[in-house]
Amino acid sequence: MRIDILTLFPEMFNSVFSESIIGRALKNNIFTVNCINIRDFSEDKHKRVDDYPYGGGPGMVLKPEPVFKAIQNVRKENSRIIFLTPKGKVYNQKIAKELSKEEHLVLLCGHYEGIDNRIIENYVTDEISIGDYVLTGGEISAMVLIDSVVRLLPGALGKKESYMEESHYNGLLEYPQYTRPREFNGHKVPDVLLSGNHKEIEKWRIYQSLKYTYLRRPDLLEKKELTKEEEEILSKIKLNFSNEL
Ligand code: 4G0
Repeated sequence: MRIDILTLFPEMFNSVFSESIIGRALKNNIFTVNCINIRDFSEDKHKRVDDYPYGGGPGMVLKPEPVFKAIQNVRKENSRIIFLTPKGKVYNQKIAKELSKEEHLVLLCGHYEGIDNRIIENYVTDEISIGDYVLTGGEISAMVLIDSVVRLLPGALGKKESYMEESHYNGLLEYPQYTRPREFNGHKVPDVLLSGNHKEIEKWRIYQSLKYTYLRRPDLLEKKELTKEEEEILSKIKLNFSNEL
């Protein structure tokens, strides 16, 4: 996969690509990345990239010409050109998985009150939001997208970091994890995890996953097809915890 980032603040991405698992994936040629400063494509001698909004109102708007030229400079036949914006389709793991199969992603990071809409209408293929809040720029959203997509690329994660993708826990919140010591500040690890009884451990984990999903993300349970065993466990959870909703 190739990723091109169009931004006014290319330096913001340095730490992402030098540190961390994403940095290692880059070193291992799992993907390639290129940060392009939109200001390099400004036409005027003052290198201006923003201007006042037609129709008036507060804030500034990113001018179309430098953004268009930056896109033209990187786009290929099959590029996904993604604008990070609070107005976009809300991002999730399903979209991350879909994007991880693409050959070329172009991430367009806006600032000010946005970008001239003619760019969005005519050259952007996807508008994505990482959640219902406003940031000062699209860069952090782009980093979230990159991190979540790159870790899905073949070879990006080591064995120890490998994820539970598409396991039977898919669609539920994860069960709690514990490691040594058995007792920490007087707090014990649940006995069942030390029992060596794999059947009981599995049941406990399903119970925990269902309990947290029921209490915190009941919307996920609506969507999911539960097995007969899971339905049985869930009805017990509902009896015990409906008062905590
Ligand atoms: C475009 C994305 C870009 C329009 C970008 C702001 C949050 C997200 C930006 C605006 C962003 C997100 C109209 C404020 C840059 N903030 N939720 N800020 N407006 O993914």
